[in-house]
Amino acid sequence: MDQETLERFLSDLPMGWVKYLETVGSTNNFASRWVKEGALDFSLVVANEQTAGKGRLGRKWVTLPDSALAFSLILKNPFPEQSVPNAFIPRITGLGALAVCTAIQKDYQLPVNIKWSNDLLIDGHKISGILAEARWRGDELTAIILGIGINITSDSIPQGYSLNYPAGALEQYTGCSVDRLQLLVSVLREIIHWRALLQENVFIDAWERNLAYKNEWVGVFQGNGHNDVPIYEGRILGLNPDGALRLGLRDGKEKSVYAGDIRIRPVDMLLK
Ligand code: BT5
Repeated sequence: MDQETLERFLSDLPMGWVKYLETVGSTNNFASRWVKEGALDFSLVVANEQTAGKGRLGRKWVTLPDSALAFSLILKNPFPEQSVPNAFIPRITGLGALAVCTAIQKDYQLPVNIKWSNDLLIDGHKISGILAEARWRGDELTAIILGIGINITSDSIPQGYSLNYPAGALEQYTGCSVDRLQLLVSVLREIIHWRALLQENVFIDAWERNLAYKNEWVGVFQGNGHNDVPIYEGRILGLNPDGALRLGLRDGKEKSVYAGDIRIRPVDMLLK
């Protein structure tokens, strides 16, 4: 991959600024500096390697060279309508997750699904993670940086590193090699498609339809610890319009869970 090839692949898409980096700390941090410099909507930074890739809440995302896709997209005024309640902002994480999910489904016909709120799973293995970061001027949402990491070849799977979920890579399931640039273009096309529907019910319906562990029992955890006890156990019922996860608890009550510092795991994995 290089700058010229990247630009050539993206030539049919309505891109803002475009940058390819051989190596960077975090593409999200690079994009954050771009926002301050006045980057256009749909500006994109792609890196072959990240040395300080970020997950949520200070967690790390490992991007090893030549083996993965790591990019950040700047969405200015991300919603189709101007004034949007803050409750809609979590939909941007859903936008990234749904776009990766539907791109992989269309291109490779694989059973990929979304472990709420920001992980993509194939066969119970995390192959991708999403990190959406909002930028504000006072009360005004100026941009959202949508960071996406996808493990492509098996070399992308972090070794000797304590992972909070089993990791996988796309090529372990496709049975053929995956062209990173073609996949990037497919994901961007899906982002364009779903972004136009971000405020519609069809968006939540599609996100919900692709949820992993739907109707299954999961444990909900707070924080980073590996041996924590779940704060709730419940059956995944679906999503609220604000993107919160609806759980049916054992006592028959319903609970809405907000992303924050929450992690979920299927209950049968808790027993292992
Ligand atoms: C995420 O956080 O999954 C969000 C990952 C977002 C990465 C993209 S890459 C482009 C952009 N630039 C950035 O700096 N970040 C974004 P979270 O749900 O908190 O999961 C993080 C956890 O995933 C870590 O604590 C590890 O356990 C695990 N992990 C790290 N690297 C992984 C990998 N390559 N594959 C699978 N799991 C990984």
